[in-house]
Amino acid sequence: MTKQSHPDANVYPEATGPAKQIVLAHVDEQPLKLYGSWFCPFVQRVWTVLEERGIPYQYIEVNPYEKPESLMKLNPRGLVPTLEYKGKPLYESTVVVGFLEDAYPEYKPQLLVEDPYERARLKIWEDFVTSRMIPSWHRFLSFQPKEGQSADEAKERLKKVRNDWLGYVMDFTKEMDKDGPFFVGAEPKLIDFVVAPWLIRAWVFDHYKGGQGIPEEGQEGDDEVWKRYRKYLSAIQGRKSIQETMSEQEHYLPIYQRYADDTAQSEMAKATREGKGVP
Ligand SMILES: N[C@@H](CCC(=O)N[C@@H](CS)C(=O)NCC(=O)O)C(=O)O
Repeated sequence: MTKQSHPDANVYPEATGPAKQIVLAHVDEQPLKLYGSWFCPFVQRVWTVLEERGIPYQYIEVNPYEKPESLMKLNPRGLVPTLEYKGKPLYESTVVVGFLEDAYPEYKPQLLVEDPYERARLKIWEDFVTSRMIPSWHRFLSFQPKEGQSADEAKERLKKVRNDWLGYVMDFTKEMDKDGPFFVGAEPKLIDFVVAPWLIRAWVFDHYKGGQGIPEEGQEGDDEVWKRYRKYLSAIQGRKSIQETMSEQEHYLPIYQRYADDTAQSEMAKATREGKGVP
């Protein structure tokens, strides 16, 4: 597929802001290569885990809408993140982060918990993020009034997609350790890096959809769950690996504008339109 043929290919070509420094620090050849795109939340899952654990890697920027040969050879789905490990390919962000735990046990901290029951329980919530939260995040962002619909009807439908999203955020938050600040306690684990990219991008709802609707401190509707959520979000936002894998906001805007207008043609956007899950 050529650059011109994909309507989303016109993304800013490289990381900017803090993420640019991380990219520059990872240009040297390494046996572990991350084929990534600076704007991609699925990439950020893997990127933050690599950074948290100090695993040596080479970062290779690709435009997943141009699908360069180098990417397609490794991953026939043509999606980022794609990993090359000692010449062999691996992809799917949740698989990749699990693999990094197994393949690099000497790099600390490990981000999976020891206890088998707790480990399995966290898998349920990782799956919840991917199978429910992310599709709902996209349904909310891509919401459009239907043709011929009254303003009131459109408002009601928007309220519904917003409440669906908030319901998932609440369900997720209720599973957290009481004190945290992270999901299972004082230190972040894999689950936190699996969900973080979408939570820190929730500014898109304020920017494009009239607000996310999470009450602020002391506002109507504020309760223990939302207090816990705000504490969680602030802990996540404060994490160095999260901050350092973000680019300047102005370059995300044209990308999210296309989702907000429901004109994006990425696999995720198409899946959302067809009522399917994450590609
Ligand atoms: N299930 C994949 C999803 C990855 C994904 O959708 N990545 C997007 C960029 S954020 C992509 O490569 N899109 C290319 C396309 O839609 O053609 C994962 O978890 O790694």
